[in-house]
Amino acid sequence: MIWNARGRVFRFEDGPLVMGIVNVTPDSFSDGGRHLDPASAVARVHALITEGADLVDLGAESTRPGALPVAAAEQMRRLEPVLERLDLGRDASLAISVDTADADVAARALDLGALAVNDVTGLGDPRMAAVVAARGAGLVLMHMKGEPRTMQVDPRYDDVVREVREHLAERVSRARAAGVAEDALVLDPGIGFGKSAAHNFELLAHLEELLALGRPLLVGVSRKSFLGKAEGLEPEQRLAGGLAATAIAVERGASIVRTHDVLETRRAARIAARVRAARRAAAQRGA
Ligand code: HH2
Repeated sequence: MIWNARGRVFRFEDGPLVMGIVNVTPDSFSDGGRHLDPASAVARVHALITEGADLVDLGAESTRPGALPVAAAEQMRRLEPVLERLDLGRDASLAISVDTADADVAARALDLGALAVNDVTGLGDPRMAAVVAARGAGLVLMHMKGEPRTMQVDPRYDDVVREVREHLAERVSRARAAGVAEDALVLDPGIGFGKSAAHNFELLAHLEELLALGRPLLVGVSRKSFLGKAEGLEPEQRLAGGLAATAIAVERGASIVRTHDVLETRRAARIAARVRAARRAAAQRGA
C-alpha cells in the first residue's frame, strides 16, 4: 500500500511513518501555548524532523475534550506565519499536514505547501473533499463521535469496532465521490474522540479489522487521558504507556503513528514492526 499526497509517495515497507505534532494553539492539552510564537513553532518542526519525524502535523485548533471551535480566520492567523517561514515550496524535504476540519483553512495551508489535510471530523465540512481533490492532497479521515465540546460525556456504542469501521467506510465513499483519489486516503479510528478508555483499548485490540477498509491506518495515542489520567498521571508522565499502546497499534497494522515524542516513538514502532513482519512471515509459511 502507498499514500500519495500531492505526488509525494509514502511507502510503509520500512515500517510505520512517524507523524510529529506541533500545535500552534494556546490550549492544546499537552503542548498548548508552547509554540504560539511562529519562530518557536518552526524550530519545533525542525527539531521533530531531526528526531526522525517523516511528517509533521500542524494544528491551530485544539480538539481536546471540552474544546470550543476556533474560527477559520483565527486558525489562519496562527498557521500562516508558520507555513510562510517553513517555506515549503523551497524545502522539499519537509512534509507537513494541517490538522483542521475547516475547508478554507485547509485550502490556504495546501496553497502554502502543506501536503495533506488531517481532518478529525472526517469531512464534517462538506466542502473539504473538493478542496483536497482539487489539489491532489493527502487526506486523513478520522472517526469522532459527537464534537469535542461534549464527546467525552458518556460515549456509548453497541460495538465500537464495527461502528467505527462502518463510519469510516461511509466517509471513504463520500471522499471518493467528491473526486479524492483512493491512494490519497488514510484512516484513523480516533482514539479518545468520543470514546471511553475501554473503547480505546477495544479499538487497539481489534485494529486489524479496520485493515479491511483497504487503506493505511493512522493511530494517535500520544499522552492521551486513557494512558493514565485515572491513575493521576499528567500528560508528560504518559510516555511509557503511550509507547506500549503505539507498539500494539503497529503490531496490529497501524502504518502511521502521531506523536509528540518522535524519537522514542520511532524506536518503539520499529521494534513492533519487526514483530509484525515476523508474525506475517510465519502466517505465510503456514505456521
Ligand atoms: N488527536 C489529536 C489531534 N488530532 N488527528 C488524528 N488524525 N488522530 C488523532 O488521534 C488526533 C488528531 C489530539 O491531540 P493533540 O493535537 O496533542 O491535542 P489538541 O487536540 O488538544 O491540540
